[in-house]
Amino acid sequence: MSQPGDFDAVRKDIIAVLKQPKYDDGSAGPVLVRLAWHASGTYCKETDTGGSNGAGMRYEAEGGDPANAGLQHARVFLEPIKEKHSWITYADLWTLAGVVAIQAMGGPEIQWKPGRTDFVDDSLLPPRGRLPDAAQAADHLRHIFYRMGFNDQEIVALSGAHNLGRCHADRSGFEGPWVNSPTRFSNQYYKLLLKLQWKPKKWDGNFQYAAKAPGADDDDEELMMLPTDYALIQDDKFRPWVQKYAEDRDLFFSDFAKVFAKLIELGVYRDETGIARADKMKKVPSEY
Ligand code: ZEM
Repeated sequence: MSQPGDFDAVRKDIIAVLKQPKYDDGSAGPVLVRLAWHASGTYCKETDTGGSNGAGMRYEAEGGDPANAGLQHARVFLEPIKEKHSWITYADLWTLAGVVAIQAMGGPEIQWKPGRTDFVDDSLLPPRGRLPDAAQAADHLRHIFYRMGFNDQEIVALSGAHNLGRCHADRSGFEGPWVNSPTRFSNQYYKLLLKLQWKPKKWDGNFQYAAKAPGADDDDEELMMLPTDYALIQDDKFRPWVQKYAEDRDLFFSDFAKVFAKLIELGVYRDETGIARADKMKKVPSEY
């Protein structure tokens, strides 16, 4: 137990939970980052609905969305922390875990503010289909991310999160890591996108790109890119940002910190007490 509001105590316990020797590449970090992103990435600017407030993924309608497959692992990793610091809301914990994990994996410090509520009902839950589909291309990325209020530069910066973690065939139908060190935050993803010879992967699974890492031998795992990752170097407006972030790690880190902070604030409005109350949340219009 900790004093309500002692977020430093929660941060410490999140750091302690990151090391998971038997899980994936030894860290819970990447899947925690994905949890923060999927909690937030349902936001729709036009209807002002969705986003991290309400922690709707606790419910089947959102948590059971195939787009969220695998994120139960992230929620299970965090459950002991929620039990110990019962005053924190899930909505705050999930977003805080993302920013703490990014920094602990060598990424930038990201501004995080508390105040999200756990109240949600059916009329507030975002419909399925608001998260991006990796099998698509640049026009789809714009459709999805413009809806949240992001621009082309921000889409490329956010995609740099694919420096972390991996795809799991049993979760998304895609397989493999994007980079060699998937638990260390860096701008390697952009460098590899530009540098390697990406070829369609020869397998029965979903269409994706594959390449051997520089200096890899035959038993080394191949690296991968999703069609949406590859779209970033095919599109005239996205590609210059890939080049900038490949060349300038500091620019990427500072742009990523800004855009991730924006992502986890989408749809979160606080009153004068600092609490983002559910009665400020809008109902999802029936035609959506
Ligand atoms: Zn991801 N992402 N993502 N992403 N993502 C996966 C994994 C991870 C897309 C996508 O379809 C997928 C952002 C954007 C986009 C992370 C963070 C962020 C996987 C693999 C897929 C298929 C899931 C699996 O099989 O476990 C698409 C289409 C995106 C559009 C641009 C943004 C934005 C992110 C954060 C800012 C992370 C950290 C992972 C690795 C998860 C893990 O378990 O290792």
